[in-house]
Amino acid sequence: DENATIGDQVDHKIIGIDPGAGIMKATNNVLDEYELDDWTLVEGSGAAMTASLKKAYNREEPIIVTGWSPHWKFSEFDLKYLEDPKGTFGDKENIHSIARNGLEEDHPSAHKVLEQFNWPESAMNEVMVKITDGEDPEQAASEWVEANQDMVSEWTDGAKEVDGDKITLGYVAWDTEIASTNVVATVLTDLGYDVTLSQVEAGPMWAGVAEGSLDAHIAGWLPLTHADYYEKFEGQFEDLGSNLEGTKIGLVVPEYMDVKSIEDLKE
Ligand code: PBE
Repeated sequence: DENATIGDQVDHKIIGIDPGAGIMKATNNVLDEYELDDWTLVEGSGAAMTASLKKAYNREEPIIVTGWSPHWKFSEFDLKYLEDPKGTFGDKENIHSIARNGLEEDHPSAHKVLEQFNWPESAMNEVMVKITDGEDPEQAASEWVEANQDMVSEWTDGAKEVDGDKITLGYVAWDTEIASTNVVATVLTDLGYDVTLSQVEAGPMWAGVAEGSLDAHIAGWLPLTHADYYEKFEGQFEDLGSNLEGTKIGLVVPEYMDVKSIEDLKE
């Protein structure tokens, strides 16, 4: 029904992702601040969210999802962010690399790579798109690394080769982090490290680095999205600075939907 409110069209549901994601907390704050009391944020996963989006999009049905950039969904579908006049989702952010305390002493080469790792959104997108097109993440990452040795050599500058030292990287199964973590794992493997990737939820990822069971993660969305985790574990990790600049989170809908702003969800 075209005259139905946006809320009625989507059954007052926002399709979310895994409950530990910062964007879930941010969206709950949005529901509070915009007084969207009769709305529900549905928990799921990044993969379930993109599957729902794809299904709705192919049928031109209304849908609202928690979304972030960079992300391959923007190259695959015509989408828009809902305006956020209260600024609850915050401004542009950066993704930070986060190491356990003591990593520099124990694994100076890996530490150096993590510290120097930095790439533009366009590069991350290339890897994400390969994976979305069905390539195995490890394969997509190694192809990208092979084709981008100029950039990779800036990350490995000054890092010595090692002989099978073990490194464990934590990551959450968000498309952005699947891409970045596999790329860094490839680079470390090429340097001689024996790299283990440990897929966890967001809380355990930050806690693992703080406790030292994970050597590092490269998935710290700051200053806002992961502010809680950052504050909770402050002092128990080393912030190696940003590896990608200008990310964004928000509510995302298909272009064909007649809605502009989060304010419009109130009607
Ligand atoms: N994300 C992608 C994460 C950070 C990376 C936006 C889904 C989050 O909300 O915590």
